[in-house]
Amino acid sequence: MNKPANLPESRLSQGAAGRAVTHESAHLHVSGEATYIDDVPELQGTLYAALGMSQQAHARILSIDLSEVLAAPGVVAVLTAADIPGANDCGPIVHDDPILAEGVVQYIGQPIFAVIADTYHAARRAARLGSIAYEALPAILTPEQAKQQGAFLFPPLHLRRGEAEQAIGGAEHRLKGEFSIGGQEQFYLEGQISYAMPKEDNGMHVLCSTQHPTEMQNLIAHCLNLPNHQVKVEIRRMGGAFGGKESQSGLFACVAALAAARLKRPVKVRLDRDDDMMITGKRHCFNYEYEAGFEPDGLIRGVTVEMCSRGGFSTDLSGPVATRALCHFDNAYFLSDVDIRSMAGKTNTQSNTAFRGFGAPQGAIAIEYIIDDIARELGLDPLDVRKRNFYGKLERNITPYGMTVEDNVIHELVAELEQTSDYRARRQAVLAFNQDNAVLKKGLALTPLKFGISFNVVHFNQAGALVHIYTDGSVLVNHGGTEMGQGLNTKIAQIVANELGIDLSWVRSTATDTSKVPNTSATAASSGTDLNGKAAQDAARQIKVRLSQMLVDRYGGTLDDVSYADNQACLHEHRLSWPDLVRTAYERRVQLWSDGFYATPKLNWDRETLKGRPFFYFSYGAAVSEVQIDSLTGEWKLLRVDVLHDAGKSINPALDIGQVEGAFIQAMGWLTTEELWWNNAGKLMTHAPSTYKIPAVNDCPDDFNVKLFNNRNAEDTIFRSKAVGEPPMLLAFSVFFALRDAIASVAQYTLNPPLNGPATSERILQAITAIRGLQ
Ligand code: MTE
Ligand code: LUZ
Ligand code: MOS
Repeated sequence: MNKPANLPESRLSQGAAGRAVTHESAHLHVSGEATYIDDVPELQGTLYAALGMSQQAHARILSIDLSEVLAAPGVVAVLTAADIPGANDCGPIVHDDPILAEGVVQYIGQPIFAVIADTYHAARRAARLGSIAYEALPAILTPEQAKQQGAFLFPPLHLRRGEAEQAIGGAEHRLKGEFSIGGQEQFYLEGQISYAMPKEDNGMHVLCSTQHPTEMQNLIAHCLNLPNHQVKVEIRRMGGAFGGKESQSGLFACVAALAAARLKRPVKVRLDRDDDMMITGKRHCFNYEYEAGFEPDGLIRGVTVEMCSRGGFSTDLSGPVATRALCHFDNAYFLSDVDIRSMAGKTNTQSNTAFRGFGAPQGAIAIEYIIDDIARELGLDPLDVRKRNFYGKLERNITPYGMTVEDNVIHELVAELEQTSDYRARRQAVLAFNQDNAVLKKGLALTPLKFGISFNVVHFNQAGALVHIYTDGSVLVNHGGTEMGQGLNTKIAQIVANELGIDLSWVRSTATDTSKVPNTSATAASSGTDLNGKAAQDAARQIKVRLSQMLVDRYGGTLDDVSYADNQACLHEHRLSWPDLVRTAYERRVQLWSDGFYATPKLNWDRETLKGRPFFYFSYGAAVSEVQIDSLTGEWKLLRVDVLHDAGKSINPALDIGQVEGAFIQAMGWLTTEELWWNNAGKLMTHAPSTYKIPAVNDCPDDFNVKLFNNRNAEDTIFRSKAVGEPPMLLAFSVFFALRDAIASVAQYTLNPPLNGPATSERILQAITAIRGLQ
């Protein structure tokens, strides 16, 4: 094998697509050598910005006195909305998101001014000295209040098929209820950060921890009144993002760029954790009201649901989130007669945004809750009610929004998991345990998932890439996607290596850069590999065609006769090693680099009627969780988890299993311990890890069995793989419903426990108390 110089042996020969290769930066992550933005050596003269924030949830700004701020030690400048030369706006879709508040403030934490100082701490200290006079305005603090007052961020979405009310009325059984599920802080380990460096002739170079460099470029250009070609945004990697850096990195990128342009000096904005949590939006919490009609065997005849989220003060991505919630209410179930309303309340709180799953977990948990209710009402095992309602393969296979489910594997997948997890025997064991134990109670649940893949805004489903082959045979790939820990760059390198028939060690992915691949979409909707992988493959294929033509010109035959494998190109009996091939091509003046492009086929979506094919395909999965609760304290433990998840024909099983495990634990945190709490004035009081509890190592189950389902994508995706970033979030429903099952045992499974998310120990105890009282 030919190996490029200076590569450690351990990174060689790991093969290309389909193999469990380690993350391209793993050795840097573990040694601390991976460069995040705050690790980049600072330029001489760098200044630091901190933000002065609103102390009122909703108020008119009467006056702003910043004299003390300006007089504070180390302060170089203070900027307000009046200092923005272009648009005071960082809204991704609707332009209702000021960079710095102007005239009114709309939540506690909203940035009003930026202090620029010569040290990070000087800026932060001075930011507290602003004196702002307010005239209080009425504030809406909860989605319930917003709904009551008809304060919505956009007209409520309404999707209807068949005659839900009639079907409910005609069914043998009926039930009705309401519940709520909380929001969630993204809690990326690397907080929001941007480092802006002014360049000659009004240029601006910004290092920004963002999932969406192109959006950052657009926003910076707008606020500085510059054409896009003057602004370059770059990101090598993020220390986590989880949707929180899809749109909401914008405010900080704009502040850094504004200050840098104004002062002609490099400016860094790095948020402190508390400020980050006070300023930025989170996952939308949802309230649900529902009604269902069903038959004695659990078959759902009709269902209506109204879902209202906490949108926050501005639109941000609440519209697409509400749409995705609406398109995931069905989860894995065929609902013949259904009426779904999805809306976002305008509240005087942080503007909620993307968070892994993007509304799908919030939509799907509603039908799971309803099915859980139905099962208990009928005295059936919830798994049997779930199976009774699964989408069929050839009939009962059209979603409420009119898309045919063509790739359904939920029956096989759940059957396999039911068997490998020993579900039925463990159900019996749990029942027996609960009969024998008065205080400790066990619960068990198996929940399925189906998740639609593609941005539900059709034109976002495109991507570009550049592949460069240098004369020594080494390959550099650049694409529009961003690396946030998910392993995108590893997969893209594998794809290019696989396509060129060379070892992975020949290929390297580089930082995302708006001056290389332009007009990119956010790395979001789990589609990073699907989109950028296909674009990179397209680029590699174009180069291969040129190389093949060169060989055909020399040796005869057709392009199809040329093959690329094992670091060689073969045409009949002729073999050229990769370096020889590349050198020959260069000498013959064959272009050794190419761009590539991809647009997802088959998509159509009518935003008015909410009908069409918003998704290219679906991913599937299921999980079984077993918990034990202490019915006197509400404390609980996750005893065992079994997961079977569909990643299609996995490009990298190690990374995919990592994504499944990570999503499971992250969603378990959402549903159990992570509680956002605002006081009566609308101030978020849980703005640090001291009061906001994310899962830790000890919260992982000792017995955690995660397997990938043996499958290949029915659609022509990159090497028949499936997106894996977000779908496994829904697997943690099994924890929530196992807890509800354990609680229900206290009343011999005759009552539906009123359990809201997050199911904290306190809430578990409340639910137990409630059903004990009803018995
Ligand atoms: N994994 C890590 N380690 N860190 C992250 O920030 N974000 C998730 C998911 N997995 C995230 C992650 C989210 S919200 C999405 S949309 C996808 O990764 C995006 O990357 P992909 O499209 O390449 O899967
Ligand atoms: N739609 C979607 C979106 O399905 N996922 C996303 O992350 C997204 N982001 C912005 C706009 N639409
Ligand atoms: Mo992920 S919520 O689509 O960034």
